[in-house]
Parts: sequence; structure tokens; C-alpha cells
Amino acid sequence: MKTDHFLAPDYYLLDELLSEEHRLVRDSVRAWVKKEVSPVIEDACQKAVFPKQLLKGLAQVGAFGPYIPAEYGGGGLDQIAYGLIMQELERGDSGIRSTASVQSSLVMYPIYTFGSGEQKKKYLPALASGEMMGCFGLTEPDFGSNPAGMVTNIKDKGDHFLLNGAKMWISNAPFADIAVVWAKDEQGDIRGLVAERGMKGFTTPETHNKWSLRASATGELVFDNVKIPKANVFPGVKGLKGPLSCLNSARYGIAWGAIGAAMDCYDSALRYSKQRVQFGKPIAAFQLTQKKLAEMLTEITKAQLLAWRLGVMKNENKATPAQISMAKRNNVNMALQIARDARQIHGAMGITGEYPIMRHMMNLESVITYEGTHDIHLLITGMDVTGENAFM
Ligand code: TGC
Ligand code: FAD
Repeated sequence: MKTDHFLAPDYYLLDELLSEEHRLVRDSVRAWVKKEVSPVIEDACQKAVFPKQLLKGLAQVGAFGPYIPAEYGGGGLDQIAYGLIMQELERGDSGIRSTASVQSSLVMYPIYTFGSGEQKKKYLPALASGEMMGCFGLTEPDFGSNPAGMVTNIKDKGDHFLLNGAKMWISNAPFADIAVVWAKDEQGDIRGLVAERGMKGFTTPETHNKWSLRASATGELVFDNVKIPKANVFPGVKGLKGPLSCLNSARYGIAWGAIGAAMDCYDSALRYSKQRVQFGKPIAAFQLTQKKLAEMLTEITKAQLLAWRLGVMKNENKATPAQISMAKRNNVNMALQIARDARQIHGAMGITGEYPIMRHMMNLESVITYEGTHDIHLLITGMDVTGENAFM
């Protein structure tokens, strides 16, 4: 079994900006990833299976609902702690971070923010303990970047709604116990509801043949006249701002998570460059290798500062959706470029499962697409700075 030698870069002494609690949380998740994720992740990806045995541990390290109040089973932590958890999980694998960010930001967050008292009591503690797993259905086959066009719908039948439609590309769908689903009501308003596995007419076919996020289970949500009790509909929100506010939280987590993947690639490339000898010296001695490594560390450091500052603003309820878009876009792109350069430093070895590089690189191709594509986030920033809406 391979040993995980990961050492996190901290060139600008960012640890000094963290509280003792932040460091404690970060270090415990880092240790858990080394012990439980690193030994199994390569094999899980090669075989394209979700390592379900990690769910219990994810719950134990507090990865499910870190910022949800303790009275609902959450960690009661702040946004920086949440970000650090996402960073460490994605250092292990983007798919593992995906599972945790969906559960926390796309399932627990909407139930906590928009749900009734009964919904919170029924679902949140079970989701925090990992006894219940959730998924989030927004994207449809014909509506990805433009979720406002969704055709999944609910019709009022007196004591229940009838749900029809289909969602696609849904992380955790194949094994989730519940799905937070966004659908249009008869007035055309987007409503959020909880569909439960076992409801008649609700199926979750798995999506196969992915080259990316292979250790994450992806599937569809298919609704064929599913009876949804009225008690399962969120009373607290109507309109696209409902699902988009969940995305703010998940995108924020991804801005941190991507740093984890980048750090892993950089760390592996640095170690490899000192060991690999060509032309009689370590490849680390060549200027072109140094350029790659120096630029990687510069970009990681800038991304760390962006994420940390965004976390501070999020703790103060000051972070805007456009600021979150900027960080998600920059940090995921940064990680993808670093993965590509790290792959070059590893030469042919970089394409093998001996090193984590190719796995991170392929995963990041999903991360740069989901939660808003690279270009959609650019247009969100563009709209924010110009006041002109390029989506209309
Ligand atoms: P627009 O007319 O601009 O806005 C509609 C309403 O929403 C409000 N709003 C927001 N509210 C909260 N947070 C945000 N980020 C918001 N952005 C907009 C807005 O104020 C308005 O409110 P109101 O009260 O006036 O009704 O909407 P639009 O239809 O023009 O769309 C804008 C656009 C393109 C930016 C948006 O649709 C978008 O972000 N598209 C990208 C879709 C996306 O990110 N999908 C992600 C699916 S989930 C996923 O990928 C999970 S991956 C999970 C994993 O494995 O980690
Ligand atoms: P499209 O919207 O068809 O975009 C295709 C291309 O056109 C992109 O390059 C895009 O940037 C560009 N484009 C679109 N509109 C514009 C425009 N106005 N201007 C310029 N360019 C534009 N969704 C969920 O709801 N829940 C999940 O759990 C979930 N998990 C996912 C897991 C994986 C592995 C993947 C790959 C996706 C997941 N998604 C999930 C879906 C994801 O959010 C969408 O793939 C994403 O929003 C993009 O939608 P699309 O794939 O339909 O691309």
C-alpha cells in the first residue's frame, strides 16, 4: 500500500490567520484523509465505484453540515472551518468533497434555511450523522446553465402534489435516501421539495462511463407521477433564488476545495522533481521545472488568500454571489492548470495511478463545469462590474 507523504504548502504563513479551532478541524480532517481516503481512492477511481465505506468517517470528522447549528446535529462551526474541511477532502479527491458539499450545502442548507420546523427535525440530525444521505436536483437534460427554463413540475392535488419530470447529472443520486428537488408549480414559480427514496414512481438510474469524478456516484432523478405530501414542500422560498442561494454555499466550498487538489498536485510534483534525475541532475535543478513549481506555488498562495478573505466576508454575511463566483472560477481554473503542469513534471509517470495527478486533473474537468461553468461565472462577474446582463 502506498504511503501518503503529503505536506501542505503555506508560503505566506496563512496558518497565522487561522484560529486554534480552525487548525484543529483542518488537521483532523487531513489526518483522516491520509488514513482512510488515500489508501483506497486510486482503486475506487480505477474501478469507478463510490467508496461507500467512507460515509461513516465523513460524518465523524464533521464533514456533513459543519456550519449547521449543533441543535440540528451540525458542527456549529464558521465558514472558514467549512472551507478548510472542503480543502482537505478535495486534497484526497474531488468526488469525496462532492459528496460532502452536496450533503452540507445543497441538502442540509436548504432544509435548514427554507424548511419547516418538522422538516428540520426530521431530516437534519439524520443527515449530519450520515445515517441519511441526500442529493440535489436542479439540472435537467435540456436546462443546465439555464435552470430557470426547467420543465420538472408539481401539480396541486389537494392533500399532495404530483411531481413529474427528470433531473440529470445528480451527484449522490444512486444511493441517496432523499433528494432536494426544484420544480415549477402551476403558477410557474420554482419550488423546493424533498422526495424520498421508495416513493412510488421515483427512480435514480446511475450514469456510467465517466472519465471524471469516477469515485463519485452520479445519476438521474426520474419522477413519474410521484405523490409528494404537502409537508415535504419548503414553505420558506419561491423562485430561482432558492436553488441559487444553495449554490452560493457550495461554490464557496469548491473555491476552498480546489486549493486542496492543487496542493496535492504541487506537493507531488515538488517531491518527484527532487527525486527524478535526468542529464545527471534532479529535474528540480532545471530552470523550466523551477518556473513551473514557482508559478504553481504563487497561484496556490493567491487562491488561499482569496478563499480566506471570502470566508471572513462570509462569516460577516458580506460575501456577494458575484464575489463567490470569482473565487470558484479562479480557484478551480488555477487547480486545473496546476494539475496539467504537475503532470508534465511527472513525465510518463504522471499518467499512471502511482501519482494522484491525472485523477485530480480529470476530476477538475467536472469541477470547472458543475456549480456553474467557468464561462457562466465570468459572465456573472461581467454583469456585476458592468451592470449589463449577458444572459438575456
Ligand atoms: P436571474 O434573473 O439573474 O435571477 C433570478 C433570481 O435569483 C436571484 N439570484 C440569486 N440569489 C441567490 N444567489 C445567487 N447566486 C443568485 N443569482 C441570482 C436573483 O436576484 C433573482 O431574484 P428575484 O428575487 O429577482 O427573483 O436568473 P437567470 O435565470 O438570468 O440566471 C442567472 C444565472 C445564469 C447566473 C444562473 O442561472 C446560474 O447560476 N446558472 C448556473 C447553473 C448552475 O450553477 N447549476 C448548478 C447545478 S447544481 C450542481 O452543479 C451541483 S454539483 C455538486 C457537487 O458534486 O459538488
Ligand atoms: P450547458 O449549459 O449546455 O453549457 C454548455 C457550454 O455552453 C458550456 O461551456 C457553457 O459555459 C456554455 N454556455 C451556456 N450558456 C452560455 C451563455 N449564456 N454564454 C456563454 N456560454 C454559455 N447538477 C445538479 O443539479 N446537481 C448535481 O448534484 C450535479 N452534479 C454534477 C456532477 C457532475 C459530475 C457533473 C459533470 C455535473 C453535475 N451537475 C449537477 C450538473 C452541472 O451543474 C451542469 O453540468 C452545469 O451547470 C452545466 O450545464 P450543462 O452541462 O447542461 O452545460
